[in-house]
Formats: sequence, C-alpha cells, structure tokens
Amino acid sequence: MNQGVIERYRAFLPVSEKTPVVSLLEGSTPLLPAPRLSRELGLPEAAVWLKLEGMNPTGSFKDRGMTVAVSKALEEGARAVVCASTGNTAASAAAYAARAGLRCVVLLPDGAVAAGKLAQSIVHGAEIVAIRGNFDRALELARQASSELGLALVNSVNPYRIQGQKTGAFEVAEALGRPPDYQFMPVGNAGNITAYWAGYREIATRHGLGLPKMMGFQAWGAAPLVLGRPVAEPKTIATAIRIGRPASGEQALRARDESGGMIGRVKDAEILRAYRMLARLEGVFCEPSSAAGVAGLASEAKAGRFKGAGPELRIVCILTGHGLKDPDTPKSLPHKWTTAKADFATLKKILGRNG
Ligand code: AN7
Repeated sequence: MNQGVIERYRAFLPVSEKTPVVSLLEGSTPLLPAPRLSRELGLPEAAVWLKLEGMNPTGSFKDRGMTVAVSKALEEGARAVVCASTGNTAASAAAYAARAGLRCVVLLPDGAVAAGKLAQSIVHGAEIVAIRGNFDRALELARQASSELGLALVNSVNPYRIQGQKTGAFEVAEALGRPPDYQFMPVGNAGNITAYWAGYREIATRHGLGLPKMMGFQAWGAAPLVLGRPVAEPKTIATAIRIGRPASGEQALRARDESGGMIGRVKDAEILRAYRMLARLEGVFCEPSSAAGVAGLASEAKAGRFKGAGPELRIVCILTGHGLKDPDTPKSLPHKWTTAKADFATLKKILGRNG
C-alpha cells in the first residue's frame, strides 16, 4: 500500500510524532523499463528505466518535498506559505496548503507557465501573483516576502523540500535492487539533483552500495551551470527549467564532481525529439522539461559513452512531470489530423491517404 513519503521513510526524515503529516499519498511512483527506447539508442534492452514522477498526486516530483515542507510549516505554526515557481512548485504548494488549511501565495513569471499548472494553482485556491519578470526575479521576491512578511518559504531552498525529495533515490535503488550506474535528469533550480545525490549518498553509507554518475541537463538557452555564469534572460520551450540563476547551483556542481557525472545542455529541438520518442516508443507522456534528461541520454549514447556496455548496465531517467501539465506543446508537433464530413466514404478516403 502507498503510505506517502513521510510514513514510508519516516526514519530518514526530519519529522517526529508531533509533526502533523500533510500528505496526498505521494511517492511510490513506477520505475518503468524502456526496452524500445533502449534499442533505439543502441543500448542493451534492459538498460533504460523511467521514473514516472508525473504519477505523483499533483503530477510532478515536487510533491515528495512539499509533503515534508508543508507538514513542518504547520508544525512550526505557519499560517501561510509562499513560493516562486515556473508552475509545478506552485501547483504542489497550492494543493498541500489547501489540505493543511494554510494560505498559499504563488509568484509566477507572467505568461511563462504551462496551462495545466496554472489551472492547478487556480483550482486549489492559491493567491496568484503574475510577476512581470522571470523566475529568478520571482524567487528574490518570494524570499523577501518570507523574511519580511513571515510567510513560510516552500521553494527548494527550504531544506525540508530536499529531505522529502531525496526519497526518489531510495525508491529507485529499491526497485532496481541497487543504485543505477547513471541517472539522467533535467536541471532547473537544481533542487532535485541535489536531493537525489543526498539520497544516493545516504544509501551508500547505510548499505555500502555504489553511487550513480549524476547526469544533469539544462536547456540550451537556460544553461547557467554549463556556462559558469547566470543567464539574465533564459529562453527555452521547456518553461519549467527556464531558470537563469539556480538557487542550488553549487550543490549541483558538487553532485556532478563527486559522482564523476556531468551537467550538459540540450537544444529545444533535441528536447522535443526526446519528448516524442518517449511518447511514441514507450507510451509515456511527460512534460517537455522532463524530456531534457532523455535528450541528454540520447546525446551521450550517440557520442559513444556506453559503447561495449553489458546487459547489467542500468540507466535511470527521472521524468519529473506529467505531459498533461502542458497541453499546448503537442500541437506544435507534426501529427495526423483531419476534420471531416460525417460520412463513411470521406473517412475511407482519409484513411487510405494516411496509410
Ligand atoms: C517538470 O516549479 O523550478 O532542478 O518552480 O517542474 O529541482 O528545479 C520546477 C522545476 C524539472 C527542475 N522538471 O527541477 C518550479 C520549478 C520539471 C520541473 C524541474 C522542474 P529543479
């Protein structure tokens, strides 16, 4: 039975019996083998596995950290929470705050949040402030609202968020029976790669198991960690990771260096190609940002990184958010669509033409 992240991993989280647990039964997400994708990339059939974080209650990985952050905010007497967000953090904060009976304020970059995520913030009753500026500016304002107005900040700079999110690593290692050799994932504000690395290090300490190479990917036009400097005006179709000044950038670089991994960047066209591959080869619909990690995997496979790998190679891709979050991007892909007169002769003609 899915108990939610706090009950399942209570011993490894900063909670006590006094903590009021605010949970939507997040976590326990599937780790799906991807044999057709593996073959397409020239890898052994059992190599690639997909962690479907879009199966969390609000459709993204953020719920793992949010259950801990909101529970602790409640325990510490907060009346309101605040976050800046490219959409998913806001959706998660809004839902958990609703369940806790807390006020929720979300600062969103105006015009740069996918439709499904906006819908979630609205329906859960968050107070939405659309900032005429980007995510990085919104995060500055959220920090200020927290320090000067006393709202509890639930961005991933809140250490409780990282503690909750590290449980993703526990689940991956349990499902595979060991940590993977490589983990590919998107990087935006860099909280998630920080959290997974913390989780894998804990497992290594507890069980004496090995560590994966952490392979993080940013979008080409929003790649401050690759360039080694902030990006003032980040640009990418992957709006979730349109971030120019990652709050946990230092920790991401540490994860890269300590694990012998890399932080790379992928073009929007590569992201869309990976997004389509996942959907058409494996039946998995993730949001464009989630596909950035898979685009990175495709690029590394093509460059020969896994040449000569045996059947024991294990690569995990973290698919951070559900495809339904962003219902507009698919319309820009080539697809077969005909609006037709309602008769069979017309239908037959269309199907003949398509075939
Ligand atoms: C689907 O919601 O930053 O590197 O404000 O929504 O931990 O930031 C979202 C980030 C990857 C990057 N995939 O994770 C926010 C926000 C999806 C995301 C990331 C995000 P981090």
